[in-house]
Amino acid sequence: MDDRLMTIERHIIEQQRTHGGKGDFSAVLSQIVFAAKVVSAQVAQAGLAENILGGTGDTNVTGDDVQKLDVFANRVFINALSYIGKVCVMASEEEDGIILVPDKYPKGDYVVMFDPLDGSSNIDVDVSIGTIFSIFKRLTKEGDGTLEDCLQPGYKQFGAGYVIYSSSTVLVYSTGEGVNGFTLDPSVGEFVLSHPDIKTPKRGKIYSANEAYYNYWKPGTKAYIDHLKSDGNAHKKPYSLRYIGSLVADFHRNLLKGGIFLYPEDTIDPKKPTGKLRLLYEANPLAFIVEQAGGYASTGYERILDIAPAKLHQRVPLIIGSKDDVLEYEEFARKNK
Ligand code: P6P
Repeated sequence: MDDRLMTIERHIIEQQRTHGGKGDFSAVLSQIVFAAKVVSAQVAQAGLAENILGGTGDTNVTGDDVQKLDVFANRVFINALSYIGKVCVMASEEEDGIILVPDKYPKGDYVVMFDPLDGSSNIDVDVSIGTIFSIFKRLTKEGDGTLEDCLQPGYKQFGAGYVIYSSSTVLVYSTGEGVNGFTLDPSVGEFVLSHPDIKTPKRGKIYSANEAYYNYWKPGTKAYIDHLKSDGNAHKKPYSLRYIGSLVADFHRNLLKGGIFLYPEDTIDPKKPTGKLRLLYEANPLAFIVEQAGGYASTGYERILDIAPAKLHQRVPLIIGSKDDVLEYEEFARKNK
């Protein structure tokens, strides 16, 4: 392998040198990289492997049908982050409460929260799915981490990223020094730098939303979507609608090409009045990434990264992508309450 190639491990070490860290954060990131490789291998053969496809018959804390690969991916990330002694507490979409590191392992300074396999209902039909992760420094001093360590506003994230399992497996992450993407080279089992210094266009030509819910959206959202579909918008012609129904896939395309993803509040499900997506392990990490890439993420009324979380599985409306598009949505939301 050409030694000029920048593997993700080399990138993490070089980022550590700039941070002047002692390597604990690098160890956490490296374990996420390892877990992503393991999940990628399983996703790649999901159609062939014995009884790894399909649902488990359970539903998780947030009401989603649990797929077998969800359970597998959840265990892989929890195990990979438990034994290194750098993590004090975790949280996962798949677990009701916080996840403590087993007593037999030392506790560290970091908090890791993740959606181990988002969009997993798409697995059986070969649609791209993803992992989303968020990393904080602990607030408590030592020992087991607590719910308080998890309920921190997104602007305090130490790092964040996602993995998209698609035609190739790409890991995108930021530690606050810009955004870089790495593609897994299966021939050597290494993530290699493929998307250096990602910047998202200030304005896109794509919008991503499930228009089936149009009649249940607030007036401001309806007015904004109508605006995008008219020739009265910035491009003087309709935006293109691209909606995969897998958050990481929709986000990744819009990050690279420009565009806006909307999962706004709706009145379709009284149990989910503020939309479907979760703050701690979906909205916050993607908001961290998009702002590092020059974009913006909002509920329509406030910056995602400023929200003080109240609950582990708290849902928020998520309007995220090219900065000018998201700011324009906020104007419509405010004018048409
Ligand atoms: P809807 C997948 O189930 C997911 O959590 C996200 O990945 C995706 O963006 C969203 O739900 C799709 O939801 O209501 O449009 O099917």
